[in-house]
Amino acid sequence: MTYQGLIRRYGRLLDLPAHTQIISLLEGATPLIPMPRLGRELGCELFVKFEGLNPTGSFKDRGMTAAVSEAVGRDAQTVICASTGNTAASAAAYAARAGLRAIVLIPEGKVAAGKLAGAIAYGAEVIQIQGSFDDALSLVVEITQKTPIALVNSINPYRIEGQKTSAFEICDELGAAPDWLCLPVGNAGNITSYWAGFKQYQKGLPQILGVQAQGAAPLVLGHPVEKPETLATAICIGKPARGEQALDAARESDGRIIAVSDEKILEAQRLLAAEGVWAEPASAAGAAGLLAESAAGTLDARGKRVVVVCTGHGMKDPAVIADSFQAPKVISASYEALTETIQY
Ligand code: AN7
Repeated sequence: MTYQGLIRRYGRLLDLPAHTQIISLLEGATPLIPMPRLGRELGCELFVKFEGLNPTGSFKDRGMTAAVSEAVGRDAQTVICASTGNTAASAAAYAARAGLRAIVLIPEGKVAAGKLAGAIAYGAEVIQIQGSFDDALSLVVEITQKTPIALVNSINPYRIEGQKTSAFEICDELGAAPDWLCLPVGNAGNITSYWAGFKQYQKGLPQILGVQAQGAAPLVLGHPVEKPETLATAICIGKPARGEQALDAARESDGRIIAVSDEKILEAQRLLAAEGVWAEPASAAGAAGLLAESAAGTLDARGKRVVVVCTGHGMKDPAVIADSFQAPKVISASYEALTETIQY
C-alpha cells in the first residue's frame, strides 16, 4: 500500500480523540542514513535520522499533522503558535492544507530565512515580537486561553503524540531501539516525545543525550535564561515548556542533557555535510554533543549503535553557511581559466 502519512500508519498507537480528521502532507517515513565515516571515527555504528526530509523541512510536521487534525475535527477556524521558525512553517503548511487561518509569532530578527519564507509562502500571518521566543509563547498561551484559537505549540499534547512516531520508525528500521539517541533540545517537546515513544513501543530503550546550545542552556544551568543567545536560532529558548519532562527523560534513560558551544555546533554541521547530510545548525547539536562527549571520554560510543537526530534541513538557514565561507571565485567563461583555477 502506498504511504499515507503518520496517522494512518501509526494512528492505533497515538492517543488522538475520535473527532480527529486527518490532515496530512505524507510526513514521516524519513530515512535513517548510515554514517560509516563518522561512525568509524567514533568506533560506533552511527545513523542519522534525517528529519529535515519532512514536507516542510523539519520534524515539526510529525506533531503538526496530529495537532491540526485534532483542531480541524473540533471545528477550529484558526491556529496560532510561537516559533523560532520551524514550527511556524509547519503550522502554516498544515493550516493551509486544512483551509484554516494560521497566525505565527516569532522573535524579531531571530528567525532563519528559509523558515520565515516558508511561513509566508504557505500563507501564514507572521508577526514579529519585540522579545524572545519565550515571550511569544506566553502571548499565544494567553490568547488561546481567552479565545477559541487553537494552540499548536508542543504544549499541545497531540504534538507529542505525533512526534512519538519517529521513535517507532527507528525501532522498526533497526529492529530495536539504538543504544544511544542524541538530539537537540529547545522547548523540549521532541525529547519528551521520543522518550514516550520508545517506552510505549517496547523494543528496548536508548540512553538519551539531549543537547542545548551554551548560550541557551536552561536545563544544564538549572534555571531559566532571560536572554538566550545562540546562532542555532531554532533552539534559542530560555524557558523550555517541557523542561521537567526533558530532565526526566534524560534521567530515566540513564542519559543526560549537556551544552555545546556554537563553534562545536558549526563543526558538527560541517562534519555531517562532509558525509552528505546538510542539517541546519540547531539540527547538528545532537552530533556536536556526541562528538564532545566522546572526545572527553564521558560517553563511550565504541561498539554501540547510535542514532543522531537531525531535526531540520540545512536549507532552512543558508545565511549561516554564507557568513562562514568566502564567496565562490569568479572566473571568465573560458576553458583555460577553468583548468588554471582547478589546477587540473
Ligand atoms: C531544527 O520552531 O521551538 O526541543 O518554534 O527547529 O522540541 O523544541 C524549534 C525547535 C530542534 C528543538 N531542532 O526541539 C520552533 C522550535 C530544530 C528545531 C528543535 C527545534 P524542541
